Amino acid sequence: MARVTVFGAGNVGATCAHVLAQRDMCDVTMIDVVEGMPQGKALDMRQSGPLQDFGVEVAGSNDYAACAVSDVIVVTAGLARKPGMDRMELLQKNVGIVAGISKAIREHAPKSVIVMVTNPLDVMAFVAKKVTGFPRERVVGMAGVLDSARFRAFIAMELGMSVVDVSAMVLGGHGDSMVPLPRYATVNGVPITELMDAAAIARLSDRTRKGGAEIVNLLKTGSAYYAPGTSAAQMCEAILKNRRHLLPCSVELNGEYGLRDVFCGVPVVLGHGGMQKVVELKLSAAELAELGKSAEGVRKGQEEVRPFLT
Ligand code: TXD
Repeated sequence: MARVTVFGAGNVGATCAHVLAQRDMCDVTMIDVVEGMPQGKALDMRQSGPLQDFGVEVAGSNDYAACAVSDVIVVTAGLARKPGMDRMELLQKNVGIVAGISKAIREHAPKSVIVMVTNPLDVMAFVAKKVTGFPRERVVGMAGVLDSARFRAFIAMELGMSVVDVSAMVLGGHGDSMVPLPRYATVNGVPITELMDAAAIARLSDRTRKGGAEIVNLLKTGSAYYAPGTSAAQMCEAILKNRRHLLPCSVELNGEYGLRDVFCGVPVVLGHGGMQKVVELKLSAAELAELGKSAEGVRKGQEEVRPFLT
């Protein structure tokens, strides 16, 4: 049985672990610094097995070494964004946590694929890649899957149509500078440009960009976790089952889209071994400029954390 380890058994981590268990796809280990918490949540999840028809093993631990023999490692450990707090403000606090976890991954699970979730997501993926020394294929960031799911949900809500028929793609860094691509959004193959006017598309794109903040402002004590946890689980499934889904993920670019040595959300084929291919879409000059701007923000973050990584 394949195994996924989730670092951080908080809201996003525990949701991701539970979705994975519900899909009966792999054994799951949650690791957290809070004593007893991952163990308690693991036991609770196992007890939902008989009701939800899954029998995989779910375990909890406070020991980083418990990530050994994992095929995929999801990193959600860190601090969540508070209302009014920018993702970049989280950077300093989370970089130490993610670097420590990355060292443990390098030591105990050197062949795993890392799915980074901790914010600021693209910069934390850079930290994990630098510290582990993994090839870029094995460090992918979760943001685009979530941002695209939000865009899909807003499109379906606007049109009063089934969300499962809606497909959409959001690229760029995970932040207010993300790049929704409405011209690639369809409802069962029908471009949304045929179904709503430009003003509605602009409104939904904007709501998508601010989708995380909208939920933070409502919850007041934390950030979103159902859709983020499920998005990370979706990426694990693509990797474990070699589904080769075309998904927007944050990966280190190597000249694609005219960008190099910077993590950025772009469409990739996700399957065994992680990122199998970066797919280069023909973007308009304006879209390309937006993507470049978004990537520059990430590059600034990468430069800020570099001194902490020596
Ligand atoms: O799209 C995305 N990438 C995101 C990212 C969407 C939603 C949330 N996003 C970020 O994920 C968020 O900004 C945070 O940086 C992480 C985790 O969010 P979550 O909402 O799950 O935060 P919690 O509930 O506070 O959980 C974090 C857990 C908590 O249980 C801590 O005890 C634990 O992380 N933690 C640690 N675990 C292991 N090791 C260390 N060092 C550690 N430090 C804290």
